[in-house]
Amino acid sequence: MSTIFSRIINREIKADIVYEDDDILAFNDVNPQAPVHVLIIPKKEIATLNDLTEVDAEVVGKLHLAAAKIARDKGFAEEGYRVVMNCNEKGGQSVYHIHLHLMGGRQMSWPAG
Ligand code: D5M
Repeated sequence: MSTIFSRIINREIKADIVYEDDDILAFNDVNPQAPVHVLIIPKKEIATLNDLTEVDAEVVGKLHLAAAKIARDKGFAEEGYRVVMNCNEKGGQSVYHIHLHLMGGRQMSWPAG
């Protein structure tokens, strides 16, 4: 089922895009939890981490490569940052199109809430 993220991919809704290639899109989170908070998504509709299959291995790798690239471009790769993917209700997922949260620019705490 399509989500608001498909509408961002299709340019039906505006987003503040920071990176794009053939397979993935990255844009600023509307509700940032850190000075930099970017969502990195595959263009393919995949609802949750549980729905990944072997054919998705490459695009999942690309999400992480993009996270590291954006962290470098934003200047906080060396000091550190957090990448997280929420899965389903207890994982705190609210949009059912997989996305990596890339957060940087402040000290992270652990365990995550
Ligand atoms: O994270 C879903 C995230 O998606 C949450 O941090 C808000 C963000 N969001 C929702 N709608 C938009 C739009 N239109 N632009 C940018 N960011 C958006 P989850 O892990 O599913 O809770």
